[in-house]
Amino acid sequence: MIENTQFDFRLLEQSLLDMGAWRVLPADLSDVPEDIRLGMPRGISISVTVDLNIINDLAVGVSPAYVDEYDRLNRLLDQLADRASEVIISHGYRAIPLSRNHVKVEYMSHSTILPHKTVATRAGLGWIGKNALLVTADRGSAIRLTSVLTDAPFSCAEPINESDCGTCDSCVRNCPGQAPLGSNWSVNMSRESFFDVLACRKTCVERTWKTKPGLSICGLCITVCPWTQKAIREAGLTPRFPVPEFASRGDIDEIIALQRLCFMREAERIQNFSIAPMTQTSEALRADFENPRPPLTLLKLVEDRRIIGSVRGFERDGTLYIGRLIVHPDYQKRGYGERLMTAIEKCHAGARYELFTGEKSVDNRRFYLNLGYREFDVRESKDGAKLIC
Ligand code: B12
Ligand code: SF4
Ligand code: SF4
Repeated sequence: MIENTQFDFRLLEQSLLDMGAWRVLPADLSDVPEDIRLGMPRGISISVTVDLNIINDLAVGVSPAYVDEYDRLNRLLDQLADRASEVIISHGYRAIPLSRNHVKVEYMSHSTILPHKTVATRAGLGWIGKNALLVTADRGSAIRLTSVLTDAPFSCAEPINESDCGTCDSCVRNCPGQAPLGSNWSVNMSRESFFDVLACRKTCVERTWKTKPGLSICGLCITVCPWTQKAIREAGLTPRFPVPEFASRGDIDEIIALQRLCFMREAERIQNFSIAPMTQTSEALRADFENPRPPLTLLKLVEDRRIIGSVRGFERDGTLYIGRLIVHPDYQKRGYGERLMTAIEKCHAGARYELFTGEKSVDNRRFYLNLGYREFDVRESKDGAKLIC
């Protein structure tokens, strides 16, 4: 990719890879205004990878491990940029590392004069996603960046000027702050035309508050991006998003509406629309939820900022009675039912687990058998239907 006579880019690249860089790419900055690039014609985009285990766990929230990784990578990035500049200067060229102490962040507009992402697109590393982050085909957005400006002579890769997000809008649907607005980026678009930076910053602060007050990190849009998910799978990890959570009182109306939707097919099949899951009211579930004896464990699964799955259960005399496992029809066949079952079992580890399903619900019976449940009884419900326990 690089051909030069006076400056050996490959040697520099190798020394930075040895220090822990992921990609070291030359960038032609000629289409960036000259004052912004401080008169330097070229740049170097240096990236490091973020641990995919930690990125996968962002589905749960910002962890202390992510905060530590964030600090570690920031230090590494500064060292890499400083080292690259020293090497270039030692060859007689000019170099300015865009490490943290050389870059002023304008806190009103949340911007710098020359963002690392600009240098990275010029270096052909990736495109700006709807999440306003640099997205790469190999690691999604699970990378961090730094840059060096220089006049050292080396040839550069093709820049990337268009988004490759296509019709995907996973970050748009899942950002808790609704910061990505939905348009695809192209090179001359302002950040504000497709991204609400203040909404993002506010949500970042909220999501970091309990872990590290004062920091604003979040990164859920990194985790939900299919390019990152692909990297997570290729690393042999099981994607964690979406993660079952405890439901609260305010979720009950939504869970009851989802329950009716999910049991509609069963009601139609048996031509009985009075089955308990179809007639249960929010008030009845709220009463169960608030009744401390025995306490109800009510779990929910949230994707696209709405509840798309739920399960509940209560424990009595060492047995957890599990019921109303539901997954929105549009989200089925993704392993979400199993994820909810595993979660509720973990909430009551050590208990015996019991549930029932309709005798004619062949798919459900197969599903529970596959999870390790054994059929041990046939009972009759109030409306005469046969239930397998
Ligand atoms: C200010 C800032 C923030 C602000 C604003 C975020 C933003 N998107 O601008 C806040 C506090 C909200 C924030 C949050 C986060 N940040 Co931040 N942040 C920065 C910082 C310091 C400056 C960014 C900046 O100047 N923005 C100004 C706007 C105008 O530019 P931009 O959006 O960066 O990019 C535009 C240009 O690059 C332009 N462009 C692209 N190619 C070209 C080519 C040409 C010729 C031209 C003219 C323009 C152009 O297109 C983009 C969109 O318009 C950078 C570090 C740095 N020095 O670059 C990190 C940085 C962007 N943040 C980063 C990260 C990881 C995060 C968080 C995930 C927090 C975290 N660490 O967990 C969240 C994610 C938010 C999000 N979805 O964007 C990483 C991004 C890595 C990546 N894969 O892209 C960076 C690069 C830090 C780093 N060293 O790695 N951040
Ligand atoms: S960092 Fe969090 S708040 Fe900001 S865009 Fe990504 S998901 Fe939304
Ligand atoms: S989640 Fe989809 S839309 Fe968002 S950055 Fe990734 S590919 Fe683009």
